[in-house]
Amino acid sequence: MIREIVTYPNKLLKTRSKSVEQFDQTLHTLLDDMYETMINKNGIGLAAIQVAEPICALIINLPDEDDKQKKEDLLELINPEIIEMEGSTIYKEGCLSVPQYYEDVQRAEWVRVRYCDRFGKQYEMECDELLAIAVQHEMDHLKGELFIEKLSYLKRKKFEKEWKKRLKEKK
Ligand code: QAP
Ligand code: CO
Repeated sequence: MIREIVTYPNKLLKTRSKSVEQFDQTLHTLLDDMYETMINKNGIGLAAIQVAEPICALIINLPDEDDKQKKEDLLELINPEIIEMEGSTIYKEGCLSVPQYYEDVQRAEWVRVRYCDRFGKQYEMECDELLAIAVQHEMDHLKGELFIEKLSYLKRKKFEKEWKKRLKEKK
């Protein structure tokens, strides 16, 4: 089922998500719905809070070399923790909760993340390139943070101005 995406400036997006304790059907249904919702909106990553569920669950589905987004490449990260990070990189990010807005954000270039799959089995994964950025972006959602909060003061001002104008025009 496609769920509604919570968009800025909804306060829900500031929620600190809670750890998942039950790896049950409710979680599996949520993850399936998140995937359907993300694909429907042409996204590559989604955190549970973006569909109003304040739990530490996120999905990432990056396109491959042929620019194909394959379901077999879907990553589901439950209770993720970054246990190592290195380097620095800048990428023009977007977010389904901040539609039609993209801006450069600085993040670690490489991260090692520990997480559980939907059954509660624990894994570790090393991430670089776009995956490292996506993991950090989605994990920020679990802390109640959006990428626009990482912008410089001036870029943030510019964003607020643009967004207010947009809301007024009811776009
Ligand atoms: C997070 O972002 C991310 O504004 C996922 O109109 C960001 O899926 C991962 C989207 C940067 C890696 C690098 C945004 C779709 C999708 C929009 C998304 C829009 C339609 C964003
Ligand atoms: Co986002």
